[in-house]
Amino acid sequence: MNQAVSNTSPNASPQTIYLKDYLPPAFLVKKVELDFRLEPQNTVVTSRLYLSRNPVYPDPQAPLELKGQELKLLSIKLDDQPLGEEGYAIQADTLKLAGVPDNFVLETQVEINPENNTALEGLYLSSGNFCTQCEAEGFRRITWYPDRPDVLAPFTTRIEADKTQFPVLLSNGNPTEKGDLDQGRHYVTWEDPFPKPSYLFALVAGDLHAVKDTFNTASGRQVALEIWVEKENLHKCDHALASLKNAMRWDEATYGREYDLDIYMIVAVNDFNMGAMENKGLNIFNSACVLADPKSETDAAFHRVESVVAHEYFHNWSGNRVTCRDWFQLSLKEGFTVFRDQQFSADQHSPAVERIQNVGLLRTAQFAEDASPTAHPVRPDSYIEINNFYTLTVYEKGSEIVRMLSELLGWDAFRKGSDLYFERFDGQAVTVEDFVQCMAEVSGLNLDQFLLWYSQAGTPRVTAKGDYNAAEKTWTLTLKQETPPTPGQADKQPLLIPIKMGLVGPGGQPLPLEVDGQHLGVETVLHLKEAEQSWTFHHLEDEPLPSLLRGFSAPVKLDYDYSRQDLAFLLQQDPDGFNRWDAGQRLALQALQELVAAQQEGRDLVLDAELIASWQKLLEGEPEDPQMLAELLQLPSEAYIAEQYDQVDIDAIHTARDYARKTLATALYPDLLRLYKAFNQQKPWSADAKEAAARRLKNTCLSLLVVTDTDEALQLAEKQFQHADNMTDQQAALTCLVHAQEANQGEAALAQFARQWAHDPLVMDTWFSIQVTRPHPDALQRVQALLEHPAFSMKNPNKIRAVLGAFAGQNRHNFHRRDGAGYQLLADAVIQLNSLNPQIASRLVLPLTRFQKLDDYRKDKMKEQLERIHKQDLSPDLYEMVTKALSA
Ligand code: B3K
Ligand code: ZN
Repeated sequence: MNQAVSNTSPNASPQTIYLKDYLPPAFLVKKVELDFRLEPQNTVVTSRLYLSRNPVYPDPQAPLELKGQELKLLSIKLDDQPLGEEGYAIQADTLKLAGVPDNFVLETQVEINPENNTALEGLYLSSGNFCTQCEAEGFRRITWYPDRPDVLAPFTTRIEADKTQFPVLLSNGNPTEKGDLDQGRHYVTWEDPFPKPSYLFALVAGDLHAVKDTFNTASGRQVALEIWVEKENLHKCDHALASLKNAMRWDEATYGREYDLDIYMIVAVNDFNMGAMENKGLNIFNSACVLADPKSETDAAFHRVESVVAHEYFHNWSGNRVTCRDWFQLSLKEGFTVFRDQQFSADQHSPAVERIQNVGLLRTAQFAEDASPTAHPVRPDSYIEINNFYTLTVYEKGSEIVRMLSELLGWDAFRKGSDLYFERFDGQAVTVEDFVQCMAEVSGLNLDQFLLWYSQAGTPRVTAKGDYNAAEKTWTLTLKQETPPTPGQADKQPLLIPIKMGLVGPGGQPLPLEVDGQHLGVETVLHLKEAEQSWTFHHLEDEPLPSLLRGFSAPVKLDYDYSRQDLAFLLQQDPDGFNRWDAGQRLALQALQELVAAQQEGRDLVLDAELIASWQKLLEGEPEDPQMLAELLQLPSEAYIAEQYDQVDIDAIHTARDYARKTLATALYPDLLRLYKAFNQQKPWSADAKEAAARRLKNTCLSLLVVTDTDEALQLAEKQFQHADNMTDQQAALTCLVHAQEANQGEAALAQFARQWAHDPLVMDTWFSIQVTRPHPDALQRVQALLEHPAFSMKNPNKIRAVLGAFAGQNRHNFHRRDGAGYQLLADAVIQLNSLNPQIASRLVLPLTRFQKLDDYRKDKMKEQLERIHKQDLSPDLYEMVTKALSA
């Protein structure tokens, strides 16, 4: 009997892992048998691993090495022979067995404490139910194992627990046996025939209830679908279930991918570090990404549920059937799966609006990451803590890379490449090269240069210039590309960048494109490969207006010297929906930057008349596409405005945007009011896309109307708040009241809302966020007060995101208060979370690592807080982020 508890504590000197050091595993696992005796404080896990030497491993004498964390080892047996302490060695998180046979069975028994597990990694309790999170390296907190994605094995899992407390016992695969035991206990055995890496293991046990349905696959198999939730949430499952069925059908039709097991389960838990997890046959979801009811969830939440359900489902092929060789390849599954879920959403809704929203996130948050001390390639070269690399770069930029491949190849060839990839690598753990190679093979394209997108960090800047030759009737486009240096990568190579484009004539008509005698239709994809390259378009009677980077065909910053008139014209006329919106954003940015400059130079603020006139035009008559109009009526966020500068003037940006919104709202008041009334149909809620679009436009108008502070507008908001039959309208109205200058009605509405929704933790998250994002100067005090609120908990990631995440991310000028109190507040929370939940701490610290563009005063204040965090005994997660930031 051995009582050793494997390495746990934060932090024995953190080790850096390098991609270049990759070696295949020394041992393979042919089969895993797990047995869980579940108890909140002392669960006993017995594991039998059927091991064999990997013939391709270079050293045929290599010892077996297993990973483990926070495990109390009770016993260890090799081929059923107990091993004494001399038979193995445990150092930090590694258990080593030397001189083992080529084939053997290793049995270990360990004790773990799920109740104490506040990191929410491994096996833990959420609202009294057992659940697991194993990606990336959580399985080692459950049992000793070669916990790496290139070790795949079939799992058999027997779960035993108290029957009254834990009537439902779930794991991956199909249930094969169940029965009652003595002392009120019971058990269920699950078998997963598909070999999988340990990160896809899952277990759930608790007092849960299911909404059930079935799905018939294209080949005629019937799959049982089950969504498991706490009883009070049973009425919130319909939308997730419908989304799942849509996603299953879509993947069959679009990618020819069918589901493989007989059962597909989703479980909702309240305490979860991220959105959801694609465990084989048993997805575990943050309740915020699965529960949806119109009374308590907004249209945006419905959309999120649909897309996350689809994303996790799509992983069954892109991630589970074909997985990653090592964690450096994370984007192989995440980038591809994000691309697939974006395609799915585009097919369910408006493709242009979907694209606008995805690009909005990429351009504000991913571009900022790419310009920060934590910038990294889509496939990083090294890491200390892999959980730090579940980033916008790996996910969103990774998805853009796959999208570019689909643009370069065209859909038919791309689909062939995807088929080849799934067929060739089914059941294997592979690399980014394997994926790109399939795309090269089916298309005949040379994608060697393209691979640089995976290894080169930073956002490329493409500068475009047009030159019209009236005598020759030609127009020459010259594109230059440059990628700025990022930490550890000073020199950058030119990339292969697909630039989708068209030319617009004076009447808005698309012009035929002719280059080198080739007729390219009215839209083409230019392949920019060199640092500088030109194309000459022929037979152009008048100087054309270029519409470049349509649909945002590459994740780059594109500069072209458009005049305000050009932008106003493109905003109305560009045949590409995305580029219409983008022209509007460029026009607004010019106006906002002018307001920032005016403040810095002590001039009066005057909003560009071209912008006001353009918006006026958008509002004329009956809107053709209300959802698109709602997008066009959004000014660039403060974060995106900040992206345009090398040195950011926080307060001037806030004032500029605020002033622009007020001026626009005042100038356009009658039209906004007319539209609000036209779209505020007093009909009962419906999920219909048209109705959702009407709600979005109406609420966009309302939020503009209330910034004018008229009694009329505030009364409209108050009325909507009191009479709304759905959360979209209720929340929009509440936000208007709380964010308005006059706060009186806001306080009463908040109190009423809290009374109405105190029982629903997801709605209370909204209640928190609305308050901490108030633009008022007392926002910070509000945050401090809410941290003490009984509904707030530092142990619940959703609450941390709702209060601290929303404040730091969406209330920029208050977070960046000059006295540094915002930074201090965040640092206090980070320090507290360092020991409670390292993953969440490491996310929360991010805003404190973004000081590069701040003024020196704020920069110092921020660094002071980082230094303070650095002095703590840090988890590897925080250690990596904070040291990177401080050494930038
Ligand atoms: N694969 C998971 C994310 C796991 C995060 C681990 N820190 C969810 C997803 O991307 O689908
Ligand atoms: Zn994913």
